[in-house]
Amino acid sequence: MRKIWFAIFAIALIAVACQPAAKEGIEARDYWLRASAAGENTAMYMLLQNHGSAVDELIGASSNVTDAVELHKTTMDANGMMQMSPVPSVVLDADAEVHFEPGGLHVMFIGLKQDLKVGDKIQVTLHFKNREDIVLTVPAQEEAGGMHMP
Ligand SMILES: [Cu+2]
Repeated sequence: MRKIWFAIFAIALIAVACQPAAKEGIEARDYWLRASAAGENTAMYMLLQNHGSAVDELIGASSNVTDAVELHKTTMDANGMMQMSPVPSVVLDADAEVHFEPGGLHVMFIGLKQDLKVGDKIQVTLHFKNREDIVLTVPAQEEAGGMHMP
């Protein structure tokens, strides 16, 4: 009987140990940036998921392909014109996800020091208010449909 209880306890322990470990903190997924040329600007898109129980904030990003990386949001004005403006940070609510996508939030790379061709991969570091940086290897892609929306 003791062996059985021990086995049940061990299984329960494994279950507890495995689940939270896989889903904790902030996860970046589906990240890519638009292929572009040296001297141009480009934008990076991704999905940020906060698996944690505390609010955090994306406060910036950096990369060696440019000295200027900004967080931007594209909005439509009263005349239906798209315009983008910098945002100081992006709040990541507890247990929620934030989409960075064309026509909305994006990470703006200003004045590329090098060409970014389809298939190139660059390192991007995301900076957060409450947690350590996340370093991503981000592929350059061509946008589906050839749209060039910021
Ligand atoms: Cu922008």
